[in-house]
Amino acid sequence: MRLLHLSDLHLGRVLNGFDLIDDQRYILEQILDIAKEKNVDSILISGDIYNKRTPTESAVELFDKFLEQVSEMGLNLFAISGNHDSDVRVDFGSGVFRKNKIYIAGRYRGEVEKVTVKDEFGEVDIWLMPYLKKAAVASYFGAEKTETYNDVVGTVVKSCNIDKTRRNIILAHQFVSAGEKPRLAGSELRYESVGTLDFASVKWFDDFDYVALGHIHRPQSVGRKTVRYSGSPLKYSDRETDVPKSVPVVTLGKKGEEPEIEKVPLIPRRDMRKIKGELEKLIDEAVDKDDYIVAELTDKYRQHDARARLKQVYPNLISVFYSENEFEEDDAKPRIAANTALSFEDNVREFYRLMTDGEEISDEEMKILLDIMRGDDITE
Ligand SMILES: [Mn+2]
Repeated sequence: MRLLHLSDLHLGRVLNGFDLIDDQRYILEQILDIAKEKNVDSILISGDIYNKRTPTESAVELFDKFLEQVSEMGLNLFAISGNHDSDVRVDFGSGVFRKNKIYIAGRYRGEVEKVTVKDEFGEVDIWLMPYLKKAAVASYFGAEKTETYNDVVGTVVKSCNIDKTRRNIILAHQFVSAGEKPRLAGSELRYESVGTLDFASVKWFDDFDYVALGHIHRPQSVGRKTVRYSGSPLKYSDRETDVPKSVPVVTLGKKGEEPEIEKVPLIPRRDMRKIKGELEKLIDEAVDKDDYIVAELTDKYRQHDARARLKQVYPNLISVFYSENEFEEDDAKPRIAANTALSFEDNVREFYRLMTDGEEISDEEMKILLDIMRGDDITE
């Protein structure tokens, strides 16, 4: 069977004021074209379907349409929630959808759901492990088995109790590492300097034939070729200009045969790229003007109206900065680093004041942030 592996769609994402929904629609169409062209049987989505827990109407509409198209093509679809998704909302309709071969696991309920499908070599078990929150896992397995992030993931993966004589595939939305820190793309982390980043060992996944990971936006394998982050289908931050996007198409053969993986490049409707040089030169030599542009100015002196002038040629200008002194032209967004001497809560309060000209964060908002924080969830 042949699988197309996706993750981190972040439908509804708005980047520096630019609504990316049309770019997302475009890339999903391209993905379906790839699925057709490569004769794919199943699409996997390893979490972060939406950009937030309360997705925009246009994001829901887009995903709805996508499911309809997948279903019309006769494909299987397997999806799990990510840390950005509301597990409950992602679960909506899932009981009904499965009649159309659309299998979605939003909420973790103490067991990892298994779906068995058939191909010419027999049966394949596909495990849908939704994004795991420590508290949810602890309520089923107790505090001892869920002390660290690695324990949480390991405990749940082990509980699958897979039949090793069969072919097994798992979808997961977690940080998984083979020892060294994975290379991030840039849009995963919002509060990099707050808290520590934890990783689960790739060892837990040793007996799976393919591990379809989501959470890290830069495409990469972890430890072996068949444990893989597909990466997000689009660049989702101005730090990702150098991260080309692709989708892995995985051909699963007989048990014991290493699956073949082809990385098919994704070509966005508008690329996000960095340009570097003196302002006048950048304006004179402008090409592909619809692209999302991150401009690095090498002028020695601050240029009058640099941002507005660049925006005239590049309407989708994302950010401007000077390389000499790292001076941010966009002074509405000062560079901020967390003060490690303060608690998370105090850092958040301070940050909120800075961003709102001195307003105080509400208790309700603070509670949401703390909940996220406690769920080991400090990432995008
Ligand atoms: Mn993500």
